Amino acid sequence: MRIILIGVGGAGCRLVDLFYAQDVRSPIIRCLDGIAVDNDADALNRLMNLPADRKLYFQRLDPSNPDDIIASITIEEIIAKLQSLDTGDIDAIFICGGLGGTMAEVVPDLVSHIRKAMIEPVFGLFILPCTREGRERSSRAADGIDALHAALDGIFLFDNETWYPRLKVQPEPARKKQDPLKFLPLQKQKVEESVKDQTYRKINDMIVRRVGLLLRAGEFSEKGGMDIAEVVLDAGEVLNTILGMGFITIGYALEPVAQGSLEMDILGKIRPAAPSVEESHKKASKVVDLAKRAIYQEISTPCDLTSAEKALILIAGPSHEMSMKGYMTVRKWIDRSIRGLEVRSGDYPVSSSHFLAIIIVLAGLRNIPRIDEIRKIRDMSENPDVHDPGSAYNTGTSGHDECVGDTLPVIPVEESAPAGAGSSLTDDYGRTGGNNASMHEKEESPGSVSRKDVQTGDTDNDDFTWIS
Ligand SMILES: Nc1nc2c(ncn2[C@@H]2O[C@H](COP(=O)(O)OP(=O)(O)OP(=O)(O)O)[C@@H](O)[C@H]2O)c(=O)[nH]1
Ligand SMILES: [Mg+2]
Repeated sequence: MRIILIGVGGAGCRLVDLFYAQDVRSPIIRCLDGIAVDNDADALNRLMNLPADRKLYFQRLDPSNPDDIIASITIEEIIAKLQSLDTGDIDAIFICGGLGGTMAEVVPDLVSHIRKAMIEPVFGLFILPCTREGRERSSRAADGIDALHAALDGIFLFDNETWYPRLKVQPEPARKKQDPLKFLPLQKQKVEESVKDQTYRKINDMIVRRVGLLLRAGEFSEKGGMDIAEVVLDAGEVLNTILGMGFITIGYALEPVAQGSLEMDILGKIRPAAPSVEESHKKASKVVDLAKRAIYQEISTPCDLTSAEKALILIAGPSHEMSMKGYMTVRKWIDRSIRGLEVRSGDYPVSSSHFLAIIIVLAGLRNIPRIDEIRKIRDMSENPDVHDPGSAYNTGTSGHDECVGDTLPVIPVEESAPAGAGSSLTDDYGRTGGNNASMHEKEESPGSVSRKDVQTGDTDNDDFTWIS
């Protein structure tokens, strides 16, 4: 899938910068371009990867008046830049930003201009603020959610409240006080990054990793270097899942594959032998476990699985690790659990990868507890007499508090375990092709996704490159 990204404000620009870096690093596939739009010159200057001509700086006309944001942005300049980057074969435009910040307010206006000038669908990739950042942030985020839901063709949501405590870096122990007379040479002075910035970097990395993998799935290289997928999920399939679907979340989990299995794969080709029953069983269970983790523990924003209208499942990694039985079990589970009828699925074989990963996209979600929570906070700010259920972890101050939440309230997790995995075993080495967008008859089955504060899947360790 080929896209143009527009980053607005601090969070959005940092995300686009990371996406750009990931794309440039990939020697095989280039699938995106992007621009960063901000009224903060320092923040733009700190972006290390985007070329200077991709950074659009709009100075605040009156810093003492925060309402001047829209007036100070020349949208025509952004549109002209976008058109100059449009190569004619892009599939969509993605706007990235942080809800609760001031720059997100520009987005509805920007989207209506883009729609007049370009034909591609416009999606959003937005971050929900932590509750601890204060009521003002949450209230602004709630207004932003409502405005963006109406303006965009779909919004991917990532929740800082869920991810910040999980990925929070430990502050370094205080260093011994240095002799103030001993100055380091200027080039040796390292700019100290705050805990908040380092944690944001980890969250951004997590976001870019999973969305980047989804974008690349259907692309192939003329230079070669990739295996052929059994069931290709091309840009059309991804778009059909997310277009007009409102709120969207992405679950993602991965696991290292056993060392040496690459060599075993080559040996297996020379001396083919049927895999043992235990081996097939283990591989199927691994795929199912990964899917459960992706939905229950590693989802971008906790949500109710049963309230999804559409879903998309992508399994990626070395093809000898992809169990068809596991894959079909997961597909059936998701198919039965969501309220809608459309489940798409595909594979992305990368023989050089040392990881097996699964991505599950849930679109058209009606029930996302964090959105209700944020809207409630706004309603309470407007009507302070109402009891505040979030007051236990609300500092009450506005704006720029450091996120420090380590103790998230745990919503009990109701896992509707996928049926079939680990039960009777069937042939695991015949891959079926089939229609990647087939729709199945639905059966009733309860399932829900909740926020869990269990620390799983050390995301620090998933530093693999899918395409190398
Ligand atoms: N995950 C993540 N979240 C961020 C990051 N930066 C900011 N946020 C979140 O996004 C919200 C909006 O912040 P910004 O994007 O910096 O806001 P802005 O649009 O630049 O507006 P200002 O507040 O006026 O600077 C914050 O309240 C944070 O919750 C980041 O780099 N990563
Ligand atoms: Mg800013």
